[in-house]
Amino acid sequence: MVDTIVIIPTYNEIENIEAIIKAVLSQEKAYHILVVDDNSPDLTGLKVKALQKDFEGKLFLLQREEKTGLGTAYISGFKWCIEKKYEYIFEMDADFSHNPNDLIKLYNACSKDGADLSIGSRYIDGVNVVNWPLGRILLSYGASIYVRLITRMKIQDTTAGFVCYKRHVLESIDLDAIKFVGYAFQIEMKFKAYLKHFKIVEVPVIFTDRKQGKSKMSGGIISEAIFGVLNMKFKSLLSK
Ligand SMILES: Nc1nc2c(ncn2[C@@H]2O[C@H](COP(=O)(O)OP(=O)(O)O)[C@@H](O)[C@H]2O)c(=O)[nH]1
Ligand SMILES: [Mg+2]
Repeated sequence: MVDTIVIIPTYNEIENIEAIIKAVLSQEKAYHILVVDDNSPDLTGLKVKALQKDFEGKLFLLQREEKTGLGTAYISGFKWCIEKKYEYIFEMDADFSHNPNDLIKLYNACSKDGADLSIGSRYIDGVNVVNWPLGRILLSYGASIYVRLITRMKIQDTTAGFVCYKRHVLESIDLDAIKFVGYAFQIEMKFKAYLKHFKIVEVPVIFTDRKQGKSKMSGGIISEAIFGVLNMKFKSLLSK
């Protein structure tokens, strides 16, 4: 029985989707995949459907009607995986920024080293980001310092999107109460787990900028994060 599943959210990832699915499913360790596609105009979802014939029982697709953000895509994915009782639930981008060969490190941190939540971290020993423009590195690294300062979480890479959750962590969080829709969702999830005193382990990974397709980062996502993090911390203090 395979108890590990990788959730891959997609919006217009036609150049990457087949290769990333094959890269995950050819790992020595067995994983299932759940693609959460937001009705990508480039027909990423249709491509996944076609591939399901080759990977029956291993590749699943949640097709949503429209693009409503990374956070809500993951929440739908989490609910699906909880329902199916997967024990190890991973988050990974479709664009090869997260190396599928590193999945095993995240898995081992949870299965062998007792983590409830493991994070593929870019900022453990310096800055392990390849090919990102300087502005984007500064934004991400600056965000990680800002979030640590405000939230006091002892996590270096609080915005990381390469993560393994043990199911009980996701079950303990009220997923319908998660506020953020953009990348700040990653911060909020870690903060919720941190407040519940789950064991969080960071494993060093190298993050490589996408070679194919386009980034969906936007100004709205950034401002959601800046103000949202302050708001989130404030509310957590009030509810103490
Ligand atoms: N389903 C869904 N996936 C999204 C959405 N926004 C981004 N993604 C996916 O989330 C992952 C990370 O997004 P990406 O554009 O690479 O962000 P960046 O690496 O931070 O520039 C990719 O697999 C995207 O296709 C969205 O609104 N809905
Ligand atoms: Mg990316």
